[in-house]
Amino acid sequence: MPTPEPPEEFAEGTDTIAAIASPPGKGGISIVRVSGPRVPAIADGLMGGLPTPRMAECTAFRDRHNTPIDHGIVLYFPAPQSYTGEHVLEMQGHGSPVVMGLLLRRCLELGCRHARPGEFSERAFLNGKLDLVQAEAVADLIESSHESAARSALRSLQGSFSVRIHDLVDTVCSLRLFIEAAIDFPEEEIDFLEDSAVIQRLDRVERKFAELRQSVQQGKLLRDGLKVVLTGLPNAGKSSLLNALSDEQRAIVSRLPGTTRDTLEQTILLDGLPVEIIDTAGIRDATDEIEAEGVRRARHAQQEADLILVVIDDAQVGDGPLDSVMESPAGDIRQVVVRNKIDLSGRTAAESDGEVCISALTGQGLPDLKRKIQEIAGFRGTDDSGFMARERHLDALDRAEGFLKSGLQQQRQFRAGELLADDLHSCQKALGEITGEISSEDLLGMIFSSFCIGK
Ligand SMILES: Nc1nc2c(ncn2[C@@H]2O[C@H](COP(=O)(O)OP(=O)(O)OP(=O)(O)O)[C@@H](O)[C@H]2O)c(=O)[nH]1
Ligand SMILES: [Mg+2]
Repeated sequence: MPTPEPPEEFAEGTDTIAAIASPPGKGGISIVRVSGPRVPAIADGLMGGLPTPRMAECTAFRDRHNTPIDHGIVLYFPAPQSYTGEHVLEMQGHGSPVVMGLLLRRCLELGCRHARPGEFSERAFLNGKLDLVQAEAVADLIESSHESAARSALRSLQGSFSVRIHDLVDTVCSLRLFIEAAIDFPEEEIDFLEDSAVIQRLDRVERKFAELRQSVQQGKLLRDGLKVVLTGLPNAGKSSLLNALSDEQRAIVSRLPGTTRDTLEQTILLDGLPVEIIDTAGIRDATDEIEAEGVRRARHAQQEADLILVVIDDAQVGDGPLDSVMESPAGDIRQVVVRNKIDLSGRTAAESDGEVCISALTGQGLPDLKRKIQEIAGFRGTDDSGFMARERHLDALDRAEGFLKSGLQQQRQFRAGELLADDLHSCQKALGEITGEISSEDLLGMIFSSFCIGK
């Protein structure tokens, strides 16, 4: 079906957008959502007038010949009390892709434009209904793959994270104002950093940075999880370990060395921490072309890992040297030796010297291994106050703290109060990027384009 051009009078920014907000496919009901100044005209064209605000009304949705397309429920939220802050119309019809297509097409005929992914939320952000952290939380809530992620995303959406940022910004601001006031009386020649009022304020800022960083790191772990790659010689028991950890016969296990070739991924949850376990081909000088490709992929997977578990056959290696089984990974990726098959070697399932002893066959030592993974990730378990966070937030927090530190250094070295005040200002701005008080078009584009259509 050709998409009708919207009437020219609606300029970019004030145009009215429409989209099917429910997932594609058939279902009990599906929803078309419309937002923008043209909502009254759209309602007029579809159902002969605007429904009562915020009251569910049963009505027929009509096409241009006044023939019903569907019967359903309509909801009207006048601006500014709506998700986007604009007039919003939501039409719930029967969950047929054909009916929804006709309904959407009718909205476009009446002067709407097809919404881009995330455009409703972007408008909500631009109209001050949500800050950027909350808008991101909407996407994270929709994308959440487990309960603790969903709960944390909801807490971010409800503002738990934003409140902490505002609190830190206020603390930095109060320190800056104090210093700026002191600069105005230069004859007093104060060294701010020896002034007890400044020291107190500074302590508070530093403490709050540390606390927030920890919470953000936990939030990011909940969202992004940890990538753990299993490596080792053929037959060490990597695939058996993948199966044991995921409680599923995911990978083929056999007594023949060189069984696994393709990398296999499986995500498991360790008390709410999502861990992607990647099983790879055993490392050896493979003569077989396919196995050699497997080894190449295994090495590539290692480079992408957050943690590498080097699985060794304890019954074979025993207390012998590990040189032949350990490869030095790219960069500084953490490696942990996992001694497998302790049911054969007779070693007890305890962690020693940073190594974990397990049996993938009997399950001995697996709880130790899970704990070790959580410990390395720095995961502190989920609680009722955690919120969802992203790499972007951690970056901005790092930059903000960098400004604070450089300001302090300038002050210590040159007693340069103005520079310290400037750096505190930059620190505040970096924090403002998290909630979106300071934002660029590129950043917004990047964030909202990853949303689904209709949200
Ligand atoms: N007794 C005992 N046998 C094990 C254990 N773990 C694995 N095995 C056996 O060791 C053999 C190899 O196991 P796999 O899991 O296929 O080993 P892998 O490291 O994936 O091997 P490749 O894919 O060939 O690199 C199989 O016969 C497993 O049953 C264990 O903890 N105890
Ligand atoms: Mg294998």
